[in-house]
Amino acid sequence: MWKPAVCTKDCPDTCGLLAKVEDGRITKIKADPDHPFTQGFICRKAKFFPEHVHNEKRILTPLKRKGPKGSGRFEPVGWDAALDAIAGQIQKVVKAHGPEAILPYFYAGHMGIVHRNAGQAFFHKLGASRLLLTICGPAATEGFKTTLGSGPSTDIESSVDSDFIIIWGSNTLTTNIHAWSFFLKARKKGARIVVIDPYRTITAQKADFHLMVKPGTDAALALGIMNILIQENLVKKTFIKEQTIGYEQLVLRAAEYPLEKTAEICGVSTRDIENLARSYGKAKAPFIRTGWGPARQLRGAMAMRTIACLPALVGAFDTTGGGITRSLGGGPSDITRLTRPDLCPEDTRIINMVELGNALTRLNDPPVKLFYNFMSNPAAVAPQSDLVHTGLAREDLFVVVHELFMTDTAKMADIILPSASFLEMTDIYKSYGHNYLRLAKSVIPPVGQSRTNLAIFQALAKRMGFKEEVFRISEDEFIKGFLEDSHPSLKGVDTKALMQGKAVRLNIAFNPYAKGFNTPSGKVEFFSQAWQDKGLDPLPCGQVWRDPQGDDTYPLELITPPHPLFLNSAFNEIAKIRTLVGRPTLLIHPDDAAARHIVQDAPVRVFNARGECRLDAKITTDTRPGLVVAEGIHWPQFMDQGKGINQLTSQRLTDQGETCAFHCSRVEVIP
Ligand SMILES: Nc1nc2c(c(=O)[nH]1)N[C@H]1C(S)=C(S)[C@@H](COP(=O)(O)OP(=O)(O)OC[C@H]3O[C@@H](n4cnc5c(=O)[nH]c(N)nc54)[C@H](O)[C@@H]3O)O[C@H]1N2
Ligand SMILES: Nc1nc2c(c(=O)[nH]1)N[C@H]1C(S)=C(S)[C@@H](COP(=O)(O)OP(=O)(O)OC[C@H]3O[C@@H](n4cnc5c(=O)[nH]c(N)nc54)[C@H](O)[C@@H]3O)O[C@H]1N2
Ligand SMILES: [Mo]
Repeated sequence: MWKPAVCTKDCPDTCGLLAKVEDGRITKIKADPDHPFTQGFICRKAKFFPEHVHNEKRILTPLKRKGPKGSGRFEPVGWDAALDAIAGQIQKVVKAHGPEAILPYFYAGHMGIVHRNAGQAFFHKLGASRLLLTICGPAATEGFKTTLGSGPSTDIESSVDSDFIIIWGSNTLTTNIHAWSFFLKARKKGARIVVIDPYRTITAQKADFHLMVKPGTDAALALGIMNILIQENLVKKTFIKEQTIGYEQLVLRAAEYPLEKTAEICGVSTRDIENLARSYGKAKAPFIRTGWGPARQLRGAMAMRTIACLPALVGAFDTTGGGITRSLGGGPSDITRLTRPDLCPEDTRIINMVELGNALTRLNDPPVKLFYNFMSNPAAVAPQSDLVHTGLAREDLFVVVHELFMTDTAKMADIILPSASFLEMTDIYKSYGHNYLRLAKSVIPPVGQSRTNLAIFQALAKRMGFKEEVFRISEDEFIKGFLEDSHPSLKGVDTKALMQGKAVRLNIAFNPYAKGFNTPSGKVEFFSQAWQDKGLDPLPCGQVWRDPQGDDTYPLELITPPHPLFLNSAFNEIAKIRTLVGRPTLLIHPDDAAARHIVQDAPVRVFNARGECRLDAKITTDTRPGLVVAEGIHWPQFMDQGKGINQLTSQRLTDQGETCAFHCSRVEVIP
């Protein structure tokens, strides 16, 4: 029997799936042919979900630490014993140090609205430290918001009518594969596809043109393009006059980026910039798909804000097929019934999740004494792993991990709680890559003794004597209320079809900018008063920020973008996927390899002041001289010395959004 499901991984595509159930087991996963965005195909890794659910290494009972911390030795305990131990420890910590000594840590292991948000009310009620959710998107969001206003951006599906598509810092064929089929439809009608990325990704290989920019130079590139558009009169004066502010100042700023200077900053040829600018300016309906790559730089928000100015200059928002996409993600958003921010005492301490290493090792007043982790694997994904590890290893820190697998984070736990998988829970899903809403009922009951996030927090709340509605509400009740929201995107939505497991289109425009912009002025803001008021440069600026922490002593730049067969650190649990991926590699340019006597496939030591890890050198012109690339987050436990790629990344925050600059590190590499 095939049952409808949704892929709940943190990916823009949020695919419609069908799961085959035989004798209570998931035996096969395929694409739902009726899903308008998934369009009948799924990525290679999703087909392995049966081996995620029925994995021989899956944790099926609560576990209690037996050996020394981090030894990986545990013994099974009953649910009551596990929950009592956690509740008891919470009370002890609150009494001795106050509730802020408790730090919840969670992110996007599961993207369903109910279960993703199921823990917040509990920690709010406790008065625990609040976690700032900054590991991924806020710099990009801030940048876009400044220029174009908040809310969904151009629908990817509308790109089929574009005649010129720029994929700017997104590895579409790895991280957003269904967008590619819309781009191909446009290409069939004559569109050209350009990729702007520091290395030759699988997407860049399939594009008509690849501009291999230096990381962190996107704002300069965009300003250089603007300068040409302005000089050669390729701008749309009417749109600019009616729907933008700050054009005169922008003209002056763009003039600071003449061709030679821009080419020098970005590390590309003047001819390529000129061609790109002219093609963009002359296109009838130019479309840009930005990924998050440009935002994972120290000046990431500025990069996104500057790129976002381009469509307004050429009037792309007035065309069918033109525009710019970052995140869609519209739809009903009131989840306060579930998260209950009102329960949180005012002025409760906020901890930035990027700075977990510091929080666990340096915070005082009070120090973190209880760490509760769910839906995340910080020992693998958080920056500056060495410090994270030192923190998690503290003997005086009580660590709770709710997981499906023995991740590097789970290994550091005092108590592990077994998590149900996404196919074992009911939830409702929006997407940040398309505008369809879908509900998925649990396909099979929880495997072993595993439980959902909601079930666990409700059980803990009961032990703590918490009485609010959220601590007894069911998924179904919450979903029902959520759909009764008066949010305009729900107008006309076919709830009956939704309840039957069909993807339904939200009432969100394909071109949300047709009716104006959500900025303070209601126009595209080339000049931002809001940034001026914050003491920031109110105009786009192409100045590159490197490593203020003295990393400049290391000669090579390192970026660590996603791998097609992993999803952040997920899918490492599947042995067949690990075999397909092979050993972790480092792409290095032949010039850099030769200068270091590094030969093809040789193991290399990659290091900086924060740490080191070992990878196999892959010598290739797919990367630039001076730039090394490590795709994907292998579990540290599968890497030499247990050291993962985030040994090398830093906790430094972006200009706005306080986000991690994952693609901005410097390293040295030796054989
Ligand atoms: N298969 C797979 N899919 C995924 C993920 C995964 O790990 N694996 N992760 C998911 C998540 S959580 C997210 S947020 C999205 C992210 O999806 P993407 O936006 O595609 O990923 P990023 O890591 O932001 O990097 C995108 C591209 O930007 C490039 N880049 C790095 N620095 C710069 C720069 O300074 N300028 C420019 N122009 N490009 C730069 C990188 O080389 C990379 O090719 O993907 C999601 N989908
Ligand atoms: N070097 C480097 N580091 C990066 C990035 C990068 O590009 N480079 N990308 C960053 C980005 S964009 C992101 S979004 C973060 C992502 O960081 P995380 O959100 O931590 O992502 P995952 O590695 O997928 O870890 C999620 C974990 O949740 C578990 N899980 C799944 N479902 C459930 C559930 O229902 N309940 C519970 N309790 N657990 C569940 C999974 O087994 C998995 O181990 O990583 C960041 N780290
Ligand atoms: Mo992300």
